[in-house]
Amino acid sequence: MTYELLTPESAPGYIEERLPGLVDTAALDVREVGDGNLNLVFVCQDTAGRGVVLKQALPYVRLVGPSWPFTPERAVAEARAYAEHGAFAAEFIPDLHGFDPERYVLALEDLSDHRVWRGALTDGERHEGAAARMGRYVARVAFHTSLFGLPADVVKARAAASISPDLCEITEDLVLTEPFSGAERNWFQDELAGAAASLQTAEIQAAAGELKYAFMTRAEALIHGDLHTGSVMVRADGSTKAFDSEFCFYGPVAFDLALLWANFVVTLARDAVLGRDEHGAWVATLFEESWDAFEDEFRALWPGVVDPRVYNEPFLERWLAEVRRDAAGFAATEAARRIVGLAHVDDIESLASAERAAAGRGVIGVVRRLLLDRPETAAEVSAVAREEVARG
Ligand code: SR1
Ligand code: MG
Repeated sequence: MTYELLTPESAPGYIEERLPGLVDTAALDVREVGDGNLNLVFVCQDTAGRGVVLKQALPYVRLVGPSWPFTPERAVAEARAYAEHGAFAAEFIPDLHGFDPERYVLALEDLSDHRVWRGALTDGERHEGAAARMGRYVARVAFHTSLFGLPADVVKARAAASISPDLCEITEDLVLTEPFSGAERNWFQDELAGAAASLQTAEIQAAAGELKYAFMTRAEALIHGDLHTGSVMVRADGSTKAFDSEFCFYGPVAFDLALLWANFVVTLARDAVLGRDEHGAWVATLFEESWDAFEDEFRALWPGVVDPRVYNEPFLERWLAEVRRDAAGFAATEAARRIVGLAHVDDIESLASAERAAAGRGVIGVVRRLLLDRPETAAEVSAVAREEVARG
């Protein structure tokens, strides 16, 4: 597979040709800012303050390098997510200005006046209402792309068109298997060897197996698929945007909530070892804030359910209970991989060695409790998280 990769030097000409009028290409400031695991990201701004972001899928995993080839078709999936989610959740995602399927380039709204939520949390910032906004985003996706909001034939066609085996395989391996099986590409501090081994008991493996099976078989909605705090941008006025939806596919709704919760757990562990009690107490409220907003939004949409013959009120209660319980389980798998898997996160990695080990132990304690006890409410997940990170 060959296609031309963008560079800071070639970006202005590309915009001139493909996206005329969006910015003034005569004096364009172009910065490659990609700090994720996969893609090139160029922020392009003109002197009048107009900007556009070009995101190009590399044909390999950036985190590892060309030795791990990876389909750039993920850019097609991300464009699909923005188009579909934009129909009912435009305020929670960036505008898509254009998509180039030949060079796998997305032209996106410049969100330079926002910052990545993970960085904000790591720095101890509070962005009030961001968790609720993401809860509402997940609810709208859950309703409007599923059998609840669309006719069955439409859902079947969209689910088939959105199948994304290579991207899903990454999650199945890195999140739902390898923290519990061990793998060559896992890595962790020497001090965490015992904690890592404690995730490889038959009971924990069976719990992970149950969640992996749910991930691979429960095609509920066109979920974001990678909604961790590094996939959310926040701004002081409350604007909150989910981006990087390249892992979207028809999967379990609980998974999107779970990735938020897992990454609240890691930031909570950071707060605990740094003695940031006030920030930690606030982070601990985000589990319920996101769940309550999800539930309120979903219940508000429910009267519009397409097939109310059996999708009735008692069904709704059961479905919500299942989502809550599965969110706790999926959150455990995501939190585990941030400590012992391939892709770690700054919340933990930027700590000094002793604090880092204590935070890692705390997170693994949370993982074990969530997998073995499977709490049924966001409040219980938060309580478990606070207890275990304090133990570190
Ligand atoms: C090999 S890719 C590792 C991770 O980066 C992405 O952001 C996803 O979270 C994936 O699991
Ligand atoms: Mg990403």
